Order: sequence, then C-alpha cells, then structure tokens
Amino acid sequence: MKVEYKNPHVKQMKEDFLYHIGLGTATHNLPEMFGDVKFVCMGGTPNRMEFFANFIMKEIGYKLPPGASLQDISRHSHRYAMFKVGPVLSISHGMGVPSLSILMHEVIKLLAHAGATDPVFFRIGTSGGIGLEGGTVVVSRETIDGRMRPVHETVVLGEQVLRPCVLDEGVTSELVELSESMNFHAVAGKTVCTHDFYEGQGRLDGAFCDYSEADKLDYLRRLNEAGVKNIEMESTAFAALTHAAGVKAAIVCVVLLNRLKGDQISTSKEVMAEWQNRPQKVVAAYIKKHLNLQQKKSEAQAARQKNNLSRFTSYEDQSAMTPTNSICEN
Ligand code: R2B
Ligand code: URA
Repeated sequence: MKVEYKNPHVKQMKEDFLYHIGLGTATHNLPEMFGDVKFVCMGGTPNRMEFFANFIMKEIGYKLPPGASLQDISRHSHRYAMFKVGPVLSISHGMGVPSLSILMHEVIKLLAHAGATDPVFFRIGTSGGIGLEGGTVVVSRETIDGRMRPVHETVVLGEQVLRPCVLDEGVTSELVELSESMNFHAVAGKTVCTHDFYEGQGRLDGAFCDYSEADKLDYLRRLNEAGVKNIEMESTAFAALTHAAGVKAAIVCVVLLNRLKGDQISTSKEVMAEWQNRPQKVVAAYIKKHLNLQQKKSEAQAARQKNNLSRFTSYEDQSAMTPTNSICEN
C-alpha cells in the first residue's frame, strides 16, 4: 500500500517544501530519490544515524559507486541528518516529542510524495532502565506517557488532542525473537515517554527538584510494577504518528543505566558506543531477513515466469503436432 498523508489541504497545494529536511516537490525528484524506501530507521543523533547508515550498508552488501561516500541528504536544513542506503533511510530525530513530531510530518509526506509502499519505521534509541542494567536492550511492546496513559498528547488550535499509541505487533514479535539470539541481554515490555530528562523522569540531579528521593523511588517502583522496562523521550509520538499515518512501526532502545540505582550517566565513551550499536544490530537483522525473503520471492517469481514461458513454448510446439485446442494452463 502507498503511504498517504491524510491532509486534504496538502493535496490542493501546487508544491510542498519540507522545510526541516530541506527537500521539496518542486526542487527534487522525490519519486526517483525515495520511491524505493522500505525501512525508515530513526534515532536521536546525526552521528549515530550516520554510523547506522554505514553499518547497514555493510550488512546488506550495498555498494556505492567507486570514489563515492554517503552524504547527508538534509545537510542544508541544519536540523536533521538523513542518509539513504538502497531501501533504507537513516534519519536523526533530535531529542524529545516536538522534534520527532516535526520530522514525522515531513517524512510521512516525503514518502507519500515519493510514492513509497509499505515502509516499516523503527526507532533505534537510548533510554534509562527500570530494574535493568546498562547494555540491556528493550523492545517496546507498548508505549505510555508519564501519567501511564497509552496516548500521545498534543494541543491543536488550543485544544488537547489525544492520539492512541500503537506499535506493530508482528514487527515487534520478530524483533523480540531476533534480539533473543544476540550476545547481549534483551527484554520486551512497556516504555514510558516523558517531556523532560530531569524532573520528567524523576531525577534528583536537575537544576530544580521539589520532591524527595523516596518520592522518586515510589514513582519508579510504580512504573516497574506496571511492567515498564525503560524511559525515554520520543516513543509515544513515534507510535501514535506512525499509526495515524497507517505505517508499521517498532521501537528498540538500549538501556544506559538502571534508574532504580541512580541518575547520572558516567559510563565510558567506548562502552557507550558498543551499547548504542546493540539496537542497530537487532534492526539490521530484521532488515537483512526481510530483504532476503524479498529476494527469494522475486527469484521464485522469475523462475515461475520462466517455467510458464517454456511450458507455453512447448505447448505451441506440441499443438503444431496435435490439433488439441482446449488445454488451459495457469
Ligand atoms: C533518549 O536519550 C535522549 C535524552 O538523553 C532522548 O532523546 C531519549 O529519548
Ligand atoms: N535517555 C533518557 O531519556 N533517559 C535516560 O535515563 C537515558 C537516556
């Protein structure tokens, strides 16, 4: 199915410029550039998403022309970074729901203008763990807000709008299965999305804090009892806006620390870099698996076509000899 934007006003516009990613219908041939996109991978930082683009290039055996290197397609916007490797888009979304939300509007329109079909969206991120040690990977089964509601709350024309957060169960289950075969600890569960890293996540080390350590632990324990595995800052908007657009989505995050034990993140750069690659490995395994399946499907289809053609040829040869005309082959 083609990606669609569900906004009648855009359909009336002569051209559409996607300001924050620096691409437009009048300035770029979007179908040629993005019509083949099947996997949209998003994560916080430009650096991590450039790393992922190079990583997935090796994993799927994608070859650039000699002398060429990956370019940030959105570099002129100075807002988000975007890399394309065959059918894979790797895009940084910045921190927090507002930043992700702007990007989602523009990426969904980008894919709709390009005529892309059936893309799967992934968020590959970092998070704080609830009772989980650093390095653990969490595949989100559900995403809820800081008040434990499964909704993305936004304000439209001065009114509160709540959109349901829905992740794709099939993609999520496959990611859980793939993560279980990796050489690191992986779990599945609920993810909380907050609008702040400090007070929003019950930290004691922000510039302001009007609650006690006991209050903080009480909140985190309540999350734990509700099946929450991690806390981050984009998942509700990601799940709700992909669902509203009718595209499949899943979330895989690594845990940087156990929030039941502390607030500060002081792990070394090297260890952190290895941990941050873990969600990338899970999503890369999914992409590889599905590209292989697609490849096998098209090979089988080509073989069937060849077979049918040769049967048709031999039928013509035979019919020249035997005057039978009621053979129906399909
Ligand atoms: C995880 O890490 C960032 C905050 O440090 C935020 O973008 C998130 O969701
Ligand atoms: N990202 C978050 O949002 N929270 C953490 O504790 C760690 C990473």
